[in-house]
Amino acid sequence: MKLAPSDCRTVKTTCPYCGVGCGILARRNEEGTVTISGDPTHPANFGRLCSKGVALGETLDLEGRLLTPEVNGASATWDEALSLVAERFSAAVAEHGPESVAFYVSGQLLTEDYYVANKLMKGFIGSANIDTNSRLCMASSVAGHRRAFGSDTVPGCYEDLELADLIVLVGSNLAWCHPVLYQRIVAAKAARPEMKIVVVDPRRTVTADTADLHLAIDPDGDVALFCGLLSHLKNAGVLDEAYIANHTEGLDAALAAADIGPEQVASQTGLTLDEIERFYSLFAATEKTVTLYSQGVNQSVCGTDKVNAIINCHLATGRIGRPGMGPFSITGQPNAMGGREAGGLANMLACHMDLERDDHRSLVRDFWQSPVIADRAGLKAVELFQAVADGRIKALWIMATNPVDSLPDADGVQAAIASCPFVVVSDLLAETDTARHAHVKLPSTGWGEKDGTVTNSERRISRQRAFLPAPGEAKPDWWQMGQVAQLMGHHEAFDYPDPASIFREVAALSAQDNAGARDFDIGDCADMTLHDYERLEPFQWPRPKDTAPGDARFFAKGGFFTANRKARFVPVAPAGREISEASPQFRLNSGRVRDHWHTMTRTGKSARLSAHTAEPFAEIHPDDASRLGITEASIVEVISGDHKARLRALITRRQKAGRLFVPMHWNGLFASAARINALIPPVMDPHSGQPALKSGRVAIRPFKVGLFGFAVSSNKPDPNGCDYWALARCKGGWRLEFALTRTTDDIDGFAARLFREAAAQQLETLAYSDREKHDERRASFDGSRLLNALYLSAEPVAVSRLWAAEQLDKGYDLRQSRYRIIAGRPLGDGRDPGAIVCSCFGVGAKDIGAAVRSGSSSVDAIGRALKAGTNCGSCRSEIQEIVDAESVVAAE
Ligand SMILES: Nc1nc2c(c(=O)[nH]1)N[C@H]1C(S)=C(S)[C@@H](COP(=O)(O)OP(=O)(O)OC[C@H]3O[C@@H](n4cnc5c(=O)[nH]c(N)nc54)[C@H](O)[C@@H]3O)O[C@H]1N2
Ligand SMILES: Nc1nc2c(c(=O)[nH]1)N[C@H]1C(S)=C(S)[C@@H](COP(=O)(O)OP(=O)(O)OC[C@H]3O[C@@H](n4cnc5c(=O)[nH]c(N)nc54)[C@H](O)[C@@H]3O)O[C@H]1N2
Ligand code: SF4
Ligand SMILES: [Mo]
Repeated sequence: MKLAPSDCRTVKTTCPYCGVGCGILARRNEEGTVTISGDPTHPANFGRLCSKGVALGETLDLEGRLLTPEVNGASATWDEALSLVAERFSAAVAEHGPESVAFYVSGQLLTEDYYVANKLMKGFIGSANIDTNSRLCMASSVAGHRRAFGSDTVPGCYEDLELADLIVLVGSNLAWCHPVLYQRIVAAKAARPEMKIVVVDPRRTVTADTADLHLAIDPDGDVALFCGLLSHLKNAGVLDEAYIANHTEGLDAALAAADIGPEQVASQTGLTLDEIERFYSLFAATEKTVTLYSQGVNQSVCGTDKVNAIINCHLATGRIGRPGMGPFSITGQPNAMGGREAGGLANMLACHMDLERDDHRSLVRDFWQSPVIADRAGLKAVELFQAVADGRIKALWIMATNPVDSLPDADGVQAAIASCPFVVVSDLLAETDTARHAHVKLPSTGWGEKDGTVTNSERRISRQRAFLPAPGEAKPDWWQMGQVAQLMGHHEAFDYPDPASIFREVAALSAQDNAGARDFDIGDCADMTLHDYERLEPFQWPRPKDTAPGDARFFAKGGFFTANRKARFVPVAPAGREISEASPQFRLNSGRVRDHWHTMTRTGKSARLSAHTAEPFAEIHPDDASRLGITEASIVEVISGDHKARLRALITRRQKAGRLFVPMHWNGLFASAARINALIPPVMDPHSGQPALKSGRVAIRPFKVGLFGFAVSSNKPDPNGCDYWALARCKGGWRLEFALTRTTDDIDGFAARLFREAAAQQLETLAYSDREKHDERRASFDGSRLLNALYLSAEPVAVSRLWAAEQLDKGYDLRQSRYRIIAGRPLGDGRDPGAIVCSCFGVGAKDIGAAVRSGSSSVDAIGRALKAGTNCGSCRSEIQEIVDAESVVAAE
């Protein structure tokens, strides 16, 4: 069915992935497809998008969507489902008190959703048991900001990254996780090559490849590094005495705590004296310095101390709030900042007000006209699920997050949720590892279908706008919460007709009795009409009423949000080394890959994005691998207590010996045993409650495989019965990696089970077998089209994955050509692009290598020859790597 031309408008919206918050132009086409491009007028990206943003159109199909409410697995009406939710929450509160219920929400909610959830829990149910996945993400930054500034304020702007002469990236893989911001830095450095970049990361990431200095720090050595830096800055005489005297307090205690010399820093960080000296001198000599940090800082037992160790160095040099300088916590999720503004954390109130302050509590309560107001912090994420496990929580509502995969002790969390008397899950999908355990599932509208606002890492509020109709009976999250609140008896306070009315209320509360006393003030939006809200352009807060836009930055002239308006130096001391190098265990680091998002519920739908990394892996150093008998592309077992993960070995010198890196993304629907959080214990930072997700302790051993397999199939294969498997989307269907501990003689029976869906069809099957080598191949054709192909071998299967996957989409009229499938490689004209590097144009490593060898010797030249790297640019560092490697080969 063709769409009417009037439905084919271009809508300005904001990307639903990372905290860069790029502006997007989305256009529905007459055939129903969606065209996505960067919004050239948006100040976050000026038209740029990364590979995930570019591929958004591929994640919007309705496959797997939850389209009606469900109660105990059966479809229900909204009335039935919502009444049950209200009834069960009210009953739990009446019987066991307000602390017996909880909400667990997400930085992927819109500010309006977040605000309603928080208002209901803190003001009307009367408990602060609402926490968010931002606890896993930003809590240490929030705690560090509040300790130093008295408020959770990000002082700087993105522009500072372009104006800086030195950028220090600490625990941030910016090239993959915030690609557009990274591209802005790369462009600034190209224009001003004297700009320096230092990367502090135990792994040699793609981000580290382009740095002037990579400090491969020992895990959690950051506090020692920045304490040593503070001492160095003092000794080098570069402290800003005037700023310190006028705007701060507590420097002496901080200096006393940080009193360590370079030798101690070296022993606590594993860095050489030369590396430390280079970094310290550069920092001391460069006024325009931005220190940008992310999960390598936050997700740690000493995350908050890391944040304050960094902030101390900026306060001491007065490098804060001025162009090109400042500490910069880069946020992960699209609305991590908005969630903090709405008060989504269990220890915050709405609009950056404090739960501990009587005056703030009564202000909010009066404003809400609420019957109660929570007066003590609620349970933080990890504790919250512990309370679910031990039966204290009787009713739980999970919204826009997948804790069964993303929290530490993930199997414990799964068991806790399964044992909870009443669980509600609001999600886009019918089946997630979490939704499986819900008594009530509520279908939410997703990106492109919902309206509201998000705040990016530089405090810029932008609109997300709907451009698609809500599918089935899906409804916005704010509506669901508002309805339940009304059914619980709070009609007037939750009678919101639209998101604009909620946004106005946020704005009004932010301005209430404020007059500069609090950082977050968007009072200018309090009287906004629906029409204004529709047209709202991206803006940075603060935006108080009747005041001309002021400085976009905070704290250049002090004005902190503490009682005496001075910043506090926080005395932090390095904790010393906790593990001996002789430990038989590996330190388990975890994080992200370029083209997947979190638990893959959205990016897993895109063939283009899945091509970059199609399988979960463990990065391991070559020395460790050879010591343990782990060979390239074999399967390894990573073990912690009773928990095991099975992953593909990726042997690389990017990793140091004694350490592993495993991506966080693979959930139970895409791989047999790759939920890495099942192996990570629920150890937390004592100040922020943020779990130390980058520091598991594991053993690793080879997984004995009898038969390795690879398959492509137009229908989803059924890998049940395989001892290891990982599924990924590909153009035209699915690709499957698998392994069996034992060989099998009944290959055809195995194939029939694997391709169950195709088994009923009349197919023509070609076969090849070499019994001795256990080399078996099958390819089945439906008419002229390849329906599935199966490759088995005693060794890891050496078949070009991408080429095989591409064949699903092609016609095979000539019988001869069908044997190519069995051969597993292109013949003659067939091209094998190698592992995909550029997702936008599907260009692989082999293509790029070949182009370098025929004379394209720079990233730009590769772009001219193959288009690779010329769209979103996310892969430019990887292209550079191939260019460098080929150039070395050429020189040898
Ligand atoms: N492609 C992609 N992009 C994303 C996301 C995604 O899922 N996929 N998620 C978004 C979200 S929510 C977030 S929070 C951000 C996260 O963005 P990042 O924080 O940049 O990403 P991570 O890969 O989690 O971790 C960053 C680095 O910390 C390093 N690290 C580990 N331990 C230490 C340590 O002790 N010290 C130091 N200095 N470094 C250490 C790791 O080796 C890793 O390279 O990304 C956002 N962007
Ligand atoms: N080991 C390890 N674990 C980690 C991390 C790590 O680095 N290492 N990082 C942590 C961090 S920083 C983060 S942010 C978390 C992320 O972890 P999660 O938040 O658990 O991951 P997502 O896959 O983003 O889950 C979002 C869910 O919400 C659904 N959804 C999407 N849009 C909407 C919507 O509009 N409404 C509703 N109701 N649902 C929606 C999706 O289908 C999906 O099921 O993971 C954390 N876990
Ligand atoms: S950098 Fe990429 S993922 Fe992040 S907001 Fe921009 S387009 Fe989206
Ligand atoms: Mo995050």
